[in-house]
Amino acid sequence: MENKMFCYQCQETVNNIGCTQSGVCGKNSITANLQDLLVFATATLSMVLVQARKENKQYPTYLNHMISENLFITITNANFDDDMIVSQIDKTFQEKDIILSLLDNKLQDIKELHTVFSKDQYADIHNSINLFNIINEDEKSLKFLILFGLKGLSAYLKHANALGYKNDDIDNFLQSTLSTIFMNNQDIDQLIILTNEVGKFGVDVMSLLDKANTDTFGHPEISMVNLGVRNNPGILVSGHDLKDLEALLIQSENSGVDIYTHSEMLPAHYYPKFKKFKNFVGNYGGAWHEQKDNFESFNGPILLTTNCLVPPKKSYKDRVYTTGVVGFSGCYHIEEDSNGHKDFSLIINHAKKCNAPKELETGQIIGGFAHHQVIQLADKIIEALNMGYIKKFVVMAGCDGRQKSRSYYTDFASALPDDTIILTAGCAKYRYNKLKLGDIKGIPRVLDAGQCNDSYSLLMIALKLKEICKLDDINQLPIIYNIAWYEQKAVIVLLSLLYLGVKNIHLGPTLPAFLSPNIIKLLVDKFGIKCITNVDQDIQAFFDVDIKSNQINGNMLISEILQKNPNASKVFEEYGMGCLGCPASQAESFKDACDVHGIDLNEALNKLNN
Ligand code: FSO
Ligand code: SF4
Repeated sequence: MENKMFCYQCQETVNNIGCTQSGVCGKNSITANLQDLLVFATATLSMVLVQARKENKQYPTYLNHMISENLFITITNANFDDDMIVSQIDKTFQEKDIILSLLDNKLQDIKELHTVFSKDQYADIHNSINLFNIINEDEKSLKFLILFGLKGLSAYLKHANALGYKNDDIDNFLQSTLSTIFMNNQDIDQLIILTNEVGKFGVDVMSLLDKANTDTFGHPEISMVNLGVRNNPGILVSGHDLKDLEALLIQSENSGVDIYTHSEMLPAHYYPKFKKFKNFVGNYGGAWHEQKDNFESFNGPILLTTNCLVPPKKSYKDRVYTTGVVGFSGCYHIEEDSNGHKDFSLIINHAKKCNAPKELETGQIIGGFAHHQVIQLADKIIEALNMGYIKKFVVMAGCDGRQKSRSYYTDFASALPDDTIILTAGCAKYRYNKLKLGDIKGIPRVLDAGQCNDSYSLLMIALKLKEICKLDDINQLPIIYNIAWYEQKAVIVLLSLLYLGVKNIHLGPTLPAFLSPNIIKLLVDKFGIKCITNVDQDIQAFFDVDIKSNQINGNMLISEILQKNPNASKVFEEYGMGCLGCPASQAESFKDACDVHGIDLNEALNKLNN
């Protein structure tokens, strides 16, 4: 059968090869091809902006934002509205032509810039765009890895921009890299270097967004989030845009309408600024893919601020409102005015006519373990590590998805040894955040940092632990990485982890279809990336390392440590510890001995374990 489209940007792509007739996500071939054209148009606008900067020509800032917004529109489950996409393509080509006309160098040698499509070809030009026709599969693989990373980066950049935070270096990099992949002048080695740079800018953009969010809404703090409902009608807010949520909370404050979060909006409850709103009631339902049931039973209107939108069922479609990059034909789209203001009165008035949500569950859920909060707990955590109460941290960040095989993550979390702590961010958490996994000396066994971009917090925590433990390499920390991916924001998170040198990441439920065998081999050889297998085998693989490395902790008796490794005596001697022949060595823990001798426990443990 002839391909009507080709898309393999998400984990649910058909047979882990590609969607060629319509998308598993519900995107049809017309929408898919229009999105490809929007990406192409955005690349051409990027080309002229890059040249404008070279020529020191001024252009309006909104054009930088247009680049990131356009890419965000094409992310999985963001926009299904052909009219909106066509209008964005038109605007983008127009802006490209305006800037091109201002340039001294008309860039005649870049044929992409001068390619003109008539409107009736818009949904049918897929095969005339070179990026989609690259023959060399490794070049194609790297270029799509870069493109999908840039899409994820754009999403985070858009949120930072919305709060007034921008960074010229990130804009420059985004535009020049997007231009580059649409041209044919790089070899594989150059593309590998570029991929690494995407990871660097992934860290930068997450850092920018972290600053934007925490400066604006305060540092996330440990919070209990209500899972039940009240009797008032409500609005359910989904997606990731905290600015939209704030505006809605302000406008609905005394309206008698309650506001609930769905899926990735859950972490909003961790920010101090949102806590003051009395109508901000709790979180409703589960991850994005449960929305068909959750939206049905919610009874009130739903505001989609970003992906992930599933094509709505007729029964509740009239209650779905979109804003920002999200769009679905037939759903009301709330636009921003020229002052950046959004008027939510329509959705608030709609809510007033609806019944209160049907209760799905009761109780509370804990979260708010972003870097600022966790670093305040660092002493407690280091002590629990040194005493051997905590043996390992398991980073289980990323995305959730529909596939049945994702029950792996629930089973994996349940099968983890009791002395492990899960660090999470993103909607992946819904696979295990309601399990009763308990705590270790008061530290909950699932620490949720926030949204997928808050994976940045997990990186900050790891870097802080590395500093406290005086380690040379982030991989010496007792942290393992089992990441679930679904869409392109997870791609930028993955590239950021690789840029920071994190090794041996397990990825699942499948490896991305856009990675060619050679690029997979490169990732395996250089970074030790593996695909998940099954729970037993993976637990064995992760925790075998523990048995082999025979870590020494502060809770062990001196005699136990010597029994484990007689060479430890050299370290004891170095510290002037005469415990070896002393009867106390049979009863005294290493931590106690360090206290008595005034020795830094962390430093001594590092020496012993090294
Ligand atoms: Fe999930 Fe959707 Fe946040 Fe993604 S709700 S899947 S990675 O949009 O962005 O974690
Ligand atoms: Fe297929 Fe995913 Fe692309 Fe949708 S976003 S068309 S499911 S690959």
